[in-house]
Amino acid sequence: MKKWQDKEEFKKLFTEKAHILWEKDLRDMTLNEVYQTIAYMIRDLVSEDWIRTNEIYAEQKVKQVYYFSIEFLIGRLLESNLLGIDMDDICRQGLEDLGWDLDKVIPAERDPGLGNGGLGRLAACFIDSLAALQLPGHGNSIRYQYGLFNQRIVDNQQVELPDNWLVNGYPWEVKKVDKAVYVRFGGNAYMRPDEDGSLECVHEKYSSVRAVPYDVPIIGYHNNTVNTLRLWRAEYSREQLYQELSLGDRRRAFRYKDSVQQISRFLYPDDSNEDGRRLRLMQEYFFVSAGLQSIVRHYKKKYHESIYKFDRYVAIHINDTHPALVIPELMRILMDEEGVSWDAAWNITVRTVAYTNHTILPEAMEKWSIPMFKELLPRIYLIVEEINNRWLKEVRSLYPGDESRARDVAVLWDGQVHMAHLAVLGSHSVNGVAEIHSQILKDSTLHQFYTCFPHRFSNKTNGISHRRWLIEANPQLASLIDEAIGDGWRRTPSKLQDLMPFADDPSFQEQLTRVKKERKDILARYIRDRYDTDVRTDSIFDIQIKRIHLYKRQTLNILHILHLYYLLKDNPKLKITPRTFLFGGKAAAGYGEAKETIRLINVVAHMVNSDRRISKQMKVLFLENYNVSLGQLLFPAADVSEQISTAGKEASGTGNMKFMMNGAITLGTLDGANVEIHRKVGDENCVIFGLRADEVMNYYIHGGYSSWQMYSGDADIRRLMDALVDGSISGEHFGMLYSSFLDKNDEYFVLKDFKSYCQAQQEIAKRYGNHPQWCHSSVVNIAQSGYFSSDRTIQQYADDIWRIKPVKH
Ligand code: NBY
Repeated sequence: MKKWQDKEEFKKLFTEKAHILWEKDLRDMTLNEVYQTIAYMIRDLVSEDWIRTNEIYAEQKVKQVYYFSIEFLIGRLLESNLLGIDMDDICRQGLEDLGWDLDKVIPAERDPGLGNGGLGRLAACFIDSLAALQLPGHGNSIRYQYGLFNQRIVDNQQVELPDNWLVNGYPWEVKKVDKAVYVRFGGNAYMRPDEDGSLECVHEKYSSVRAVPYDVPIIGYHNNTVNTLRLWRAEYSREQLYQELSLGDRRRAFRYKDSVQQISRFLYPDDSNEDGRRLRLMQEYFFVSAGLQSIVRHYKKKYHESIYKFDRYVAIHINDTHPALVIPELMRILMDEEGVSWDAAWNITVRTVAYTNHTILPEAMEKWSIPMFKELLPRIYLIVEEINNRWLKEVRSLYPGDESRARDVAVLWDGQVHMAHLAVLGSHSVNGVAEIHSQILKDSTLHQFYTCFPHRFSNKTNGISHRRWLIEANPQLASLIDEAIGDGWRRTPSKLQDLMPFADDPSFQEQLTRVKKERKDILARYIRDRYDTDVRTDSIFDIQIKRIHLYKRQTLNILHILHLYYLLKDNPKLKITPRTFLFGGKAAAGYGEAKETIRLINVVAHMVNSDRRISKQMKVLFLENYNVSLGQLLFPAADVSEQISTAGKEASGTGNMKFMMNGAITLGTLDGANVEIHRKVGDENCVIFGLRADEVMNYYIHGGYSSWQMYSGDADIRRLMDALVDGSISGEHFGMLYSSFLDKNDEYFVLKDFKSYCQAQQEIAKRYGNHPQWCHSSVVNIAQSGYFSSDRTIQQYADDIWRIKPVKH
């Protein structure tokens, strides 16, 4: 790896680069220009390694994995890349001499909003770990021109603004025009006999879309590996446009041009009820087909191996079902373009593809209407139909007369394509993202598939990049850990365990308290600057940051806050442990209850904060536009991590791990990875409450829960519910939430778990009052968090699913 020798060399190179890029005096440069200049300098340093990494993979003909995900929520790259190549100090010093502060330059980079939430962020942590472990693995996705909307709060309500993140240019990407491929949509497809009588497919009258890759280097941590995140952009094909024009139909030609440019224009929000999903299906096929074509092309050109050995050299992972069209698309390429038979193609495909499921919520399971699917992807539909026919024939011969079983496993049923069923059928591996979630998949969601293919199922508990979420986000804590146990944990996060002996060390506890205070101060300053509000840093920082969803129960949190407010109102002498409640998260634009939850939080926040007496004991804030960068500010400052989803609903959660790694105490249900966090730290070091998943399940199956009964039997709950609709909360009404709790019988057991949650909050206050005990818990959480590094997760995927090995160089 090339390096800057010292700050003098940095300054010289910076000056040269800046002049070429901006043609102006250094003193006139904007922070954005400074950031971009450093980004291009980093690219200069790594470019040889980037080329070399790919050469070595090809020369040694190693097996490579391609992680297909419709989202990669990578966050800012300047700081993580500087840390990765170990050039942060020299850069900081050089900049200082030139009159800039690196900490002011870093925020000039915009967060690429190429994801909604956990699923997209997981993909980003995974490619970070692949490079850190020197594993040959790359990302494949879409280069959305607009990311997920920017969120503003106006009059207590969420307003969505477009996120035009590319406006000032993106220095990390490299456009590779020579690697463009074409993706076909529409037209007619049918089978006809060829010369020797076997069937061949004809696909005609389709329209072609040009897919152009933009590559982003994924830089390994203190090693020479540079992998690739390949993002595809849709462009119209000139030939296609001229062809349409030559047919004399200008309107049609322009419609073509327009619709093509739409494909990579917007990231879809996490909103299962939206219409106009045709474009989403086009996005899915677009990046799947483009990615696969470029993989097959590269395999043939560089590996010189038979196409029948494809699965020995290539693993393809699909992150949820959005890329599940990989299965029929690989079949198409193998059969139509490589002349492979159906049976051989199916074997290769299944051996190549592996699938991760991220949800069991029935409304979030992807399905497509057959007529739309057929019209848009006629060739792919023929293949899916054949997959389904062969599969159902097998199922019906095994279980004659059992149509309910056929329905449970069909790919095509009731006029719809069931993507999860396609994904399980076409993969050799299916995994959930936390132990409890993987168990639920086997026991219920995919039970019939589990009985057919038990060996395919496994668990891979999620993880997070400890580089971004500890080393980068919390350098103060990172150096404290170095002082105590050395810096070996930075490469080997399981070594965080070595902190265990320090849990009751008074001097370590004192240092940790100082670090936490410093991080709370930093956050308090941000809140002061942005919201003109003071928060007490001696209060408990209790934080819930994640997408707003009914099942995640931000409502439970805010109802408890309202309850505390009433207690303080009713009893002016009451003293509680001072608290700062912080919320952050976006609601899908079309999700009414989620948007109403945001409004409720903001209205309650104003009511609480503007009460002079009560706001001395508690403050509530909704922080706008929660994203990766804001997360890097929030996780380090947290005392309490709110992980309060209805048990059985949150597949894993990953924010829970980010809080834990930064020393916060989990206040949570036994859901997702909370179960494993609880097992690692024990009852003494986290606070668990509420129904268990099996209890929730029992209520669903056998009934027996009535939220109206809770309402009539409990005065506190009655008061809270009434307040939602009687105007007593600042004259505002929350009918949709009231309805979801009472008329719709509280699908997510908010009222049922309310009492238990209040007790858990009291337990938190009690433990916080015992400072040495609290510090002890904080240390144990940090020490046990090494397991939740995505390095561990990726090692398991590499060993058990992909069968790939590190490549040292
Ligand atoms: O994936 C999340 C799970 O809810 C969380 O428990 C888990 O930790 C995380 C990583 O495994 N799922 C998630 O983030 N899903 C989405 O973002 C998403 C995006 C788009 C759509 C559905 C879900 N969609 O239908 O368009």
